[in-house]
Amino acid sequence: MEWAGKRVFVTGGAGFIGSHLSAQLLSLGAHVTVIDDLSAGDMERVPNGVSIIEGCITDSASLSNGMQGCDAIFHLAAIASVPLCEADPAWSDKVNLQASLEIISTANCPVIFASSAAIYGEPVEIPITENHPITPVGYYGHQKAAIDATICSLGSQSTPASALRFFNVYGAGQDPSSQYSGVLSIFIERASTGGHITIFGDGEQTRDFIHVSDVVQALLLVGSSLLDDGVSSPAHASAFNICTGSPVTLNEVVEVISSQVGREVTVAYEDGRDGDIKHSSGDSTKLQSTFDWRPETSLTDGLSSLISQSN
Ligand code: UD2
Repeated sequence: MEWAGKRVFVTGGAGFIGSHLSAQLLSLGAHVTVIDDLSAGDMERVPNGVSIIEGCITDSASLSNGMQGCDAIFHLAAIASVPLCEADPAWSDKVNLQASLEIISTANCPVIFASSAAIYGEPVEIPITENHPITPVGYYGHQKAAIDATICSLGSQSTPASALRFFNVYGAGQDPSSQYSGVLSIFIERASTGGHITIFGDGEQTRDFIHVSDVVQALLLVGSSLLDDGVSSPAHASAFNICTGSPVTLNEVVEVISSQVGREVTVAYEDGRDGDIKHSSGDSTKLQSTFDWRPETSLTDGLSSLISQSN
C-alpha cells in the first residue's frame, strides 16, 4: 500500500503517538489532517505540512469536517489518563466512548483505533494474548474495551476497522511533567537532571515497554491492509496486541538508566499506587504472524536515544 497521495485523518494528532504517526505519514507523501483539542496535545509537535483542526472529537461539526473525503482514519484521541477518567466519568464517556462510536458508525473509510492493554485489567495469564479475558478496571479501561468490542463484532457490511491494543508506549515527545506521561519519561528526566527517582512499590512490577516507532509501524501496516483489502483484510473486525513480549521490572529499568547516564541514580521507594497492576506482559504473535511486523527498538536503544536527547 502506498500512502502517497492518501488523505489521512488523525484524531489526537498533536499527542505523543499521534504526532509521531502524522510525521511518518507526511514523510510517506500522505495528506494529513489532525484534530486535537490540546488537552494533552501540543501543536508544536505537529509537523509543518499537516492541516490542523483545533477542536474536540465530541464536536460533530469539527469531526465531520476532518472525516470528509478522507481515505483512512487513525483514531488516537482520548482522555488517556486513568485518574482523569475516574475524576470525570461523564466527560470521559463522551470523549472515549460516544465520540469513538460516532467515528466508527459514520466513517466511510478504514478506521484504526488505539485500544489499550488496560482492557485486560489484572492479568490472570502472562503473557497476555488477545484471548485473555477482558476484565478492565475503571472507566478508562471499560470505555476502551467497549470500543474494542464494537470493532471486533463488526460484520462484512461495515466500514473496515481494527483495534490495536497498546501496552506501555514510550519515546521522544512524552512530556515528563504531564499526568499522561509514562514512567520512563519521568525517570529519564529525573536521572538526567540529577534528581531522584521515585518508585511506587518495590520496583519488581513488570511492564512491556514498546517504542513509539514500532507502534507507528504497526499502525501503518494495519492501516495499509484495511485500505488494500477492506473488510477482507485479516485486520478487519480484529484486535492486535502491540508490545514486545519482553517485560522488565522497574528496578531493571533504573539499572539500565544508571549505566547509561554514567552514575548511580538515587531511588526513593514509596507505597504502591492504588489500582496499579503488578505484572504486564503482552504476546504479539498474532500481529507478527499476520503482518510482517517485529518490534525493532530494544529498550536499551530506546532509552539510550531518549537520554541523549534529554542532555
Ligand atoms: C499504563 C497506561 C495507562 C493505562 C494502564 C493500563 C501510560 C502512561 N499509562 O499505566 O494509560 O493504559 O497502563 O494498565 O502508558 N511509577 C513509578 N514512579 C513514577 C511513575 C510511575 O514507580 O514516577 C510506576 C507505576 O506505579 C507503575 C509503573 O511505574 O507501576 C508504570 O506506570 P505508568 O504510569 O507509566 O503506566 P501504567 O502501566 O501504570
